[in-house]
Amino acid sequence: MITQRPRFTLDDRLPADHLAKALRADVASGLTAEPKTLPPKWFYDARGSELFEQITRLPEYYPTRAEQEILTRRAPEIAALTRAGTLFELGSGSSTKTRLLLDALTAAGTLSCYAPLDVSPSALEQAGTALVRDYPGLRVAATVTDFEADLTLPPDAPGPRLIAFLGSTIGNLDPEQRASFYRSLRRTLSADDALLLGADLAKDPEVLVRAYDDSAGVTAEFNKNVLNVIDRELDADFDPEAFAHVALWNEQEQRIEMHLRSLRAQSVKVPALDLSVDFAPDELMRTEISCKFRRDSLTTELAAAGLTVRHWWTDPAARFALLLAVPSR
Ligand code: SAH
Ligand code: AVI
Repeated sequence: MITQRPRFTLDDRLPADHLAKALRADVASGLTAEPKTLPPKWFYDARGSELFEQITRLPEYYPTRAEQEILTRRAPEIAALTRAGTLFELGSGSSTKTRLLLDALTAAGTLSCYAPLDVSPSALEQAGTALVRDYPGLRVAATVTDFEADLTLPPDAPGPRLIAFLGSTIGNLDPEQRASFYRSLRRTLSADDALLLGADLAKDPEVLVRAYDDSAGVTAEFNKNVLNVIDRELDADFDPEAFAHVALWNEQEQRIEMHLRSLRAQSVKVPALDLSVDFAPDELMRTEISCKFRRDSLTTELAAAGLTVRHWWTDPAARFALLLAVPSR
């Protein structure tokens, strides 16, 4: 009897108590810090992932369309340059733009496997199911993991390996987190592997703030969704209506910051942590940074981790960059 390998597999590499332990630790340290902060990875439960997809279609949120423009033009060149046998993707979400790479790598005849990695099982499940339907010859090996905690890529995956990190999710990490991320990535790369990195570029702050404070209020809902996640997972009593969405440009750090502003004095209970957190009226809690990049400094920070930028492409309006980097010799 011939048994066939399923073409779509979903491997959950997060420990069973990950949500309980890691979210608890982040909430305990973030809500007792001054100022209060929460890491952005907790936005992405099923609802958060769906809201992010809505954000990508907003008229004000240009990064997705700008990166799509670059990929539309450059995917065949990327396929020819890398001749990738496996395409890994970190923080893959819906894998929508990735289809341009899959089309080009399939046409080049080199690709045998697509391996998306994300913290969101629902995003991986939906993307994987649609991809095996639309790409009849493709194997999709998805992994639920946190790329900040574990970046091991299976060494037996057919090479060369192309690691895509799109959407400027790199900008959601601060310089220290980025340095540590690049170092782990460099350790896992072989000489003939390559990194394809999408990075949003510094530009007029008004354009940036509009992209993170849209008129339909979708980004506000996305931002407040982190409170629903904490309420559900840690039995907390955050009232999302008691907070306002704030997006501001931090010129010094060259980043957009999303905050939640407490609309009044309030006390929030987090029973799972035996914690009661006081908010003053107008107090800001930072929920995300989104750093914006320049060619020189991004090239320099990658070089410091042993990654050489070989190609740099932008959309015609130079809003967004896609770069191809290889391990330095
Ligand atoms: N790459 C897609 C999605 C970007 S949204 C695009 O360009 O449109 C950011 C994605 O990264 C989400 O799917 C989120 O679940 C995932 N993500 C965020 N932090 C993560 C982490 N620490 N580890 C793994 N995935 C993460
Ligand atoms: C996923 N990440 C790159 C998005 C960004 O632009 O920083 C998340 C986002 N936050 C608000 N809008 C979109």
